[in-house]
Amino acid sequence: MPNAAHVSPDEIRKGFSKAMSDMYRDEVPLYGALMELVAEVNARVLDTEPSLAHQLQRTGEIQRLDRERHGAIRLGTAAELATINRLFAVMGMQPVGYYDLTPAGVPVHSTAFRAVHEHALQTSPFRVFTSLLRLELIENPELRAFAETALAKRSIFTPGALALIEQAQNDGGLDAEDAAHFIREALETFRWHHTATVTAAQYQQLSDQHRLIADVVAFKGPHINHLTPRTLDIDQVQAAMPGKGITPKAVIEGPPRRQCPILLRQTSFKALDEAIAFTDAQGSHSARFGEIEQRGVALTPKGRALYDQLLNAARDELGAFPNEGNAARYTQLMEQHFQAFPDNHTQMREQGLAYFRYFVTPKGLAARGHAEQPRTLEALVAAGHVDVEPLVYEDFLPVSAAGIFQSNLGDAAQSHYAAPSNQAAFEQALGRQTIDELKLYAETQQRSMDACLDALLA
Ligand code: OOG
Ligand code: NI
Repeated sequence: MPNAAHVSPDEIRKGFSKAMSDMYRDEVPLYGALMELVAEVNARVLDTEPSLAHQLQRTGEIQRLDRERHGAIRLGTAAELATINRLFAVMGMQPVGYYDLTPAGVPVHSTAFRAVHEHALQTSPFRVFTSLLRLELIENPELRAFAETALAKRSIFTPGALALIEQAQNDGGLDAEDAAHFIREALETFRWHHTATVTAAQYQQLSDQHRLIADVVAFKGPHINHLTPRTLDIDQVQAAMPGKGITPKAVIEGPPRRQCPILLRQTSFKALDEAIAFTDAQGSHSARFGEIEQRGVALTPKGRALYDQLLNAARDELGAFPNEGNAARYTQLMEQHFQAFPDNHTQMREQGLAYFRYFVTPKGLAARGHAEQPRTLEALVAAGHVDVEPLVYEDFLPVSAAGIFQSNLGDAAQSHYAAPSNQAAFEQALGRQTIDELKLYAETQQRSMDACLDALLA
């Protein structure tokens, strides 16, 4: 049972996210430069767009903005996924969503570990996009057997981390000292290794099958491969990157630029090759990259269907994978197709395209108990007694994620897999079901509606 001496899982996650960021900054100097650029742009945007600043103040996002990060790891076995699920649970993170990337030529399926309640997200919105390699997609049976053997031999968690996971599960939590110890031990799983567990030739064979397979199988652990800050204006950061010696990918993934951002826009830049000692020779490997993202309103199933439809239409018309050569045309096609998506919050709300949060206004509080106080939520909104703000999207997008994977693996890594998606196998490996993200947004929206009615009409 949890007891008073236990640190809240949200505080452990906050501490872990900070420790991860410090480790990554030490390991990847460009990350520090990117963080500075994002902080500059965010400060400028808040200065020049008072209405956005007001909105973020209302929702509380302004306080979490500068510690908002997501990372990504790639795992090799079902057992690794099951244990990472238990490790993240100690920090109040649960698997949300199922993403199948095989249709896009990346042999993994994934989930995102994150906090699920708006209060917990407020303390720390740290998320980790976690992929599991689909070894069954390695066609060559000897190579598949080799990969399986190599993965079976490794242990990606420290004995200390395993013991503390067990203890947290049995006792219902960790006290402050154990929590600090847990953070140190858990961090080891995500560390970069300069040595590989295979020979240079074995690495090459794995890499020839797919660069991602080599990245998972040839190393001791699932190094964190990027850590992404949240910007309030991704186009400004993208434009300023070359001035800081950073070359971004040609195309920003996700929806086009809009007045009212929806879902998620992302861009990334390639990391340099890093020296690796194979068991028999020196060589190099590149896995770690940089990424930034801009988050917008979460869409309802209806809004998401419209997003997918417009994105697919633009891509079909482009007739190719977006790249440097067709980037300008892609942007133009996206803007053109997305004209069909209303670009103001009132219309999005009226048409049921997005989720929102409802907040009592001072005017509403002042009118409390008066005979003329409106009696329904819609009437309260119309009278200015309740304000409506967009509910931010906390998740990922499969087409965007595939684009990020591809641009960092190189176009040559594009493969074609006919395998069907397999959520059941993923969840079996995970040891539980993934949570439907749409349900979480609907619940947060409903809680905010109920709170307004309680405060004004109860
Ligand atoms: C994960 C790529 C996906 C995102 O933000 O969509 C991702 C990976 O490369 O392991 O991080
Ligand atoms: Ni990412």
